[in-house]
Amino acid sequence: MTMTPPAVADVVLPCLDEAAALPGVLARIPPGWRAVVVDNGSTDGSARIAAGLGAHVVHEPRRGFGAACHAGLLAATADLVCFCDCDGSLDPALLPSLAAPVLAGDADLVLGRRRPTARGAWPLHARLANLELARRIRRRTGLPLHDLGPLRAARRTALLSLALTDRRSGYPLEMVVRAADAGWRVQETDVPYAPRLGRSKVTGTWRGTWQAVRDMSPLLTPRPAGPQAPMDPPESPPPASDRARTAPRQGAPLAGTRGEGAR
Ligand SMILES: Nc1nc2c(ncn2[C@@H]2O[C@H](COP(=O)(O)OP(=O)(O)OP(=O)(O)O)[C@@H](O)[C@H]2O)c(=O)[nH]1
Ligand SMILES: [Mg+2]
Repeated sequence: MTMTPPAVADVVLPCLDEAAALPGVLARIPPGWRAVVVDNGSTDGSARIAAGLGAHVVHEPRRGFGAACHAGLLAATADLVCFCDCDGSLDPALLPSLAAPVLAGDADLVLGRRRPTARGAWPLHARLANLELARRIRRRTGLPLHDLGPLRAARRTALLSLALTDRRSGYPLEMVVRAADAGWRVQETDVPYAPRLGRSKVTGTWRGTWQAVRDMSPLLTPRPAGPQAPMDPPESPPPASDRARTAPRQGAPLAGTRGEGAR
């Protein structure tokens, strides 16, 4: 019997009706890396297409971008976990270089800063909302970030130790805020952002963008001053930066958004 070698990394791909984009996205998963497609109740055959193309498919019935991302994280087994949208707007082939600082021990979380490659890749209203969001992230966390991009890389056990609770569009923001509070080294690197394939669900409309910003706002309230609330020790080892400290700076649980609804 031949044993399949363990994947170098797991790439979590949240997927809601992305039949048009899946073949191109999966074709660009780096060799030796595992695609974990989290099907979030698609009705266009996405799960079947992904499985047919060799992806590991996870079914997450609870709607929401965060629900899909977190189900993927829980299903991941590799030391390194990356996240990538499944709509063709981001290139998974860039993940090895994006994740290199994490693998080298120079960063705990790397985020792709989206740089649009074409008119229409990133509608003006979505860019403006993102600019304001980034400004508030900088103010809240002190991290010099310019985008809350969905292409990201970190170690699996470290991500789990953040104990993220948001299951909607606040998930990526909660990840960054908690990482900052825990003293993670967070880096940003430019990545091309192409027009998505298939129908836009969120930021393509004013309404979706407004909803996403509203979902995220509670996560950006100032960090409580004074002594930190005692926390249970993390289930798994914190990232390298925290191991160097005597006690990881983990904040109290953040107010967030939970429940049903699309990103
Ligand atoms: N919107 C949404 N996306 C989900 C959900 N579950 C999984 N996804 C996937 O999450 C990724 C990001 O969602 P997108 O719809 O691309 O969100 P966006 O990039 O902000 O906006 P558009 O590309 O304009 O739709 C895609 O791969 C979706 O298929 C969900 O419940 N809602
Ligand atoms: Mg998209």
